[in-house]
Amino acid sequence: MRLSRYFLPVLKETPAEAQIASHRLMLRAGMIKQASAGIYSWLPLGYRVLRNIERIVHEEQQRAGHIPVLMPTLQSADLWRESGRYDAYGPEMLRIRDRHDRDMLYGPTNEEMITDIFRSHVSSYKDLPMTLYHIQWKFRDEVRPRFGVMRGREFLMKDGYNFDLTKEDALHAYNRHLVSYLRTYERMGLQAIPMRADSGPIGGDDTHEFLVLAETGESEVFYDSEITDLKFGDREIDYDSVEQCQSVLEEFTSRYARTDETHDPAIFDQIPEERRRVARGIEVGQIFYFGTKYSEPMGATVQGPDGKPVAVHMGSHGIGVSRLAGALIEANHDEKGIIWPWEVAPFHVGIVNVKQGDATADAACEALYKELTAAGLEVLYDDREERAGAKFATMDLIGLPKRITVGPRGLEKGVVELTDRRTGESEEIKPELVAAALT
Ligand code: 5CA
Repeated sequence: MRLSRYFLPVLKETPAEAQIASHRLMLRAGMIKQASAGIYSWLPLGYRVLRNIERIVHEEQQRAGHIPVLMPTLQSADLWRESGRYDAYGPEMLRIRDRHDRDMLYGPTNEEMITDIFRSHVSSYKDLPMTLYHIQWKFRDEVRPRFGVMRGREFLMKDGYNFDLTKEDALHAYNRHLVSYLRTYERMGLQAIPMRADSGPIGGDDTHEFLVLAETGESEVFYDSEITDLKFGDREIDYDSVEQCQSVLEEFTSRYARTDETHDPAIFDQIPEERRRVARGIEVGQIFYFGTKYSEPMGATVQGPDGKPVAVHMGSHGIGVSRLAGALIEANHDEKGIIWPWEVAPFHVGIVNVKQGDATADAACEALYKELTAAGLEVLYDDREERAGAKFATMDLIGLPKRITVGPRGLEKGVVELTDRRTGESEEIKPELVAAALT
């Protein structure tokens, strides 16, 4: 992408309404624009990041054997009356009446709708296990939408739902989700710690939240510092294997890690003092096992092996896709701007032409731009008639992992400069070696 033809409305001033770094930086880097309280448009740079997050979530869900679908944002109130949640949900639910006076709502989550799909089409235990998921916009009329996309009213969520014959099978689905989430967050360059939590309006017995540690996090968390040494890494997992998923769950949840809702000082105090940590965290996902809470009232049964109908055991599993864009910035920024991890970066590399209009510099930039793009990299070429200082400031603000600086002086020596955004380290390199250095 050539910056002269792109739409990157960066702000010079720090917006007064933004209280935390990620919100400030998303506005300043032209990633989002508020449409109304807690509702945002995603501008080109932000949209690229959102799509990268979605892509990783899709890939990891499908690796775990989960099946993508897409359900609508608007739902019929009647479905929610069946589960009893239409009245129970309260003012967070945005209720709408259509021209025929039918009660509708903008979905805050999809347990009822997916259960309806399931009961309409699945009737035998032989079709189980099954996990369906989608990535779709949700609406929750939060009292205090704040921190930009971190606590929005409209937000993008991946929500997945497992259907199993027995509680044991459903707990395997729960563990499978836990493993797939560990992989998902790590691929984004984030450490998200699974912590025992409270189930809230979704209901259920078993639930873990995934928290990214950050000073500006909304939840208070208590954990054993040893947990932050755990890495999922590139281990191969057979998601069908009950033992393998169970052993990952045990590895990542034996040590103490809890949110304030489930914190137990008596247990916490038994951890050696130097390992006890109290911090803040951003919740980027949550998994629930709730058994037959929806399948029973809604009649989602299958014929079991003995021919008798059985209400299916379910769970639901969410990832805050749009919130992750903010959480990633909270975890990756400095005083100059954002520092994107490679996998989610809107572009991998930026080319800064320090002397636009100089024939040699322009030709070298064009050649690099074409070559790097052909090598499969996403490249943003700053070809504007701007001062070099302003170009550097923009690149630092938008946080591309690598920057290539091209100018007549370097080219005379046969080199360009390759800079790493995170470390700030630069090296002189022959232009023809740049592609190999980045791929
Ligand atoms: N049905 C279940 C699981 S699919 C569910 O709704 N879970 S949830 O309420 O925990 O939401 C899942 C994730 O969505 C949360 O972990 C959080 O990361 C994200 N999320 C929830 N509310 C908001 C919000 N107001 N703004 C941005 N993200 C949110």
